[in-house]
Amino acid sequence: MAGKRVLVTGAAGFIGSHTVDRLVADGHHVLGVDDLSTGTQENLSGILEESRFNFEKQDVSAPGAVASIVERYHPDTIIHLAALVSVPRGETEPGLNYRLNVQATHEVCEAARRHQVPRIVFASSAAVYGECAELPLAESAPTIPVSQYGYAKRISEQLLEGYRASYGIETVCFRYFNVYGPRQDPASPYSGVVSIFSDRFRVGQPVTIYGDGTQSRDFVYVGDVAMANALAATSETPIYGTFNCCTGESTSLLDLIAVLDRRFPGAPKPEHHPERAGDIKHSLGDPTAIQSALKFAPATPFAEGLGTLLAD
Ligand code: UD2
Repeated sequence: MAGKRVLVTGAAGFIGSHTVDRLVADGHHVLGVDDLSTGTQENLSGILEESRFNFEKQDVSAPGAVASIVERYHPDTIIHLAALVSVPRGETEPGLNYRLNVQATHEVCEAARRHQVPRIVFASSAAVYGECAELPLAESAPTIPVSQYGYAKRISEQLLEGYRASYGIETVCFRYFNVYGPRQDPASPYSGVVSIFSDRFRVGQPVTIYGDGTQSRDFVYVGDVAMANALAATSETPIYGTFNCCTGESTSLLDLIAVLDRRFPGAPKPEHHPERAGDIKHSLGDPTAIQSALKFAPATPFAEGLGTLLAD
C-alpha cells in the first residue's frame, strides 16, 4: 500500500502528536498544523527530523487558512483534531468555543469541498451524550449535551454529516471517551484524572478525590485513539459515520488508586473533597460499531496503558 498524504490539525496536541507518530511509523506522509496555543513543539520532538513529516504553525479557524494549506498540500484525508479542549473555558468564553470548535470545522469542511479532499476524520467527544443515563452508551443514544463544548462537538458532527450528504465527502466522527497516556499535561487544571493522579503519586503528594471514588469512566489509551485515527484516515475501503472511541471497560477512581498504590507503596493517603459540581457518576461506551467498521477497537488494558504512562 502506497503511503497516503494526511493533513492533521492540532498536530502538536496530546492526541494529535500520537496520531502523527502512528501515521509516520506506518509509512504515510503527514503535514501537521497547529497554532501552538495548547499544543507544544516538544510533543513533536521525536518526529521533527522525519522527512515524511512537515509542520506549519497556523490557526485553522482563520478564514481560508486551511483551504490555502489544502490547495498546496493535496491531502488524501484531513484529520481535524484542533479544538478548544477546555470545557470550563467553553462556558466562560462561548465565542471562543464557537470559533475553535464550530467555525474551524466549517473551515475544514469547506477546504475539503473546494479542493476535493475525499475524507475527513473528526475528533468528537462523549460530551455529546451529556445527561444520557443508559449505559453503556451506543451511538444511537440521545445526545443531550450539558456544555457549550458538548453542543459545539455535536454541531460539528452535524456539519460534517451535511458535507457527506451534499458533497459525498466521507466523514468519520469519533466520540472519544476519557483519553489518557503520555503527553497529557498534568499541570493543567483541566487535565484528566489519570494524568493528575499519576503525577501526584510519582512525586509523593496526596491526590484529591471528589466524592467517594466510586465514580467510573471508560479510559481509552491514547495509542489506541491514534491507531483508530490512522486506520480511519488511511483505510482503502470507504468509511463514514459516527463511532464511539472507547473500550467498553469501566474503571473507578478507587481501581485507579489501587493500581497506583501497588506501584508506589507508602504513598500518602488520598484526600476526600465533596463531589465536583456538574460531575457525572458513571460513563461507559459501547465499542461495537467502531470494532465492526475498523476491525479495531481500543483494547489496551488499563493497567498496561497506565504502566506505559508511568514509565514515560
Ligand atoms: C471529561 C472531560 C471534560 C468533559 C466531560 C464530559 C477531561 C479531562 N475532562 O470529564 O472536559 O468533556 O468528560 O463528560 O477529559 N477527579 C478527582 N480528582 C481530580 C480530578 C478528577 O476526583 O484531581 C474526578 C472527577 O471529579 C470525576 C473523575 O475524576 O469524577 C473524572 O474526572 P476527569 O476530569 O478526568 O473526567 P470527566 O469524565 O469528569
